Amino acid sequence: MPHTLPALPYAFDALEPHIDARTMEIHSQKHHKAYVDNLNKALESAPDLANLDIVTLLRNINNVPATIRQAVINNGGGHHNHSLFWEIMGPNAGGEPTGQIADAIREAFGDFASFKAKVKDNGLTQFGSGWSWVVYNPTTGKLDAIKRPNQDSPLMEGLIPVLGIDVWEHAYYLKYQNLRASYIDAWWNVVNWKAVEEKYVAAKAGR
Ligand code: MN3
Repeated sequence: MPHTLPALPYAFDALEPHIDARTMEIHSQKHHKAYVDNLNKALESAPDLANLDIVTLLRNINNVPATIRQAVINNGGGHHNHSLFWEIMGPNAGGEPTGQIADAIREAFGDFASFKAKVKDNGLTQFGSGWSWVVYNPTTGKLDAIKRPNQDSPLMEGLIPVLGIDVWEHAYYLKYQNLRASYIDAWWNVVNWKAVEEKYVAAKAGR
């Protein structure tokens, strides 16, 4: 089994009251686990791809045989997206970013309030399931805010995700029901800017 479910770097209840413990438990132990299991299953028929790391696999999605490509997009994307999601959240987090990520946000969006508004709008206007992403674009050398449906990874487009808000209902329905906007507003209290900055610095350095 080449791909494995990562351990959460904090307890299920660590993001309370913004994200409830039951949601974190089901989201990580059931939803994310299913993506990992189904990715491994899809790759059983492609042993030459089974040993690739998830980033390489998604960046080269066109090399995946057509018969399993959609399964890899859905489940490989699901695996990478959620691994990133757990990493860029944390307890005692939120607030305003500092350092290189703050500079990059200012350069691309003008100010922090405009940035937050754009990321929220992308999350609200993603019809159905998907993600609101902040990506590093190696072509422009800048950050961008985009939305993508389902588990479609920005890596498939040559973009490098540094922040993502899962707007699938499974991410918020237990606590927020249909109120996606309230969930997104609360989500800013759990964003781990240090982790986002590390991803940005690595992306910029081509790592
Ligand atoms: Mn999810």
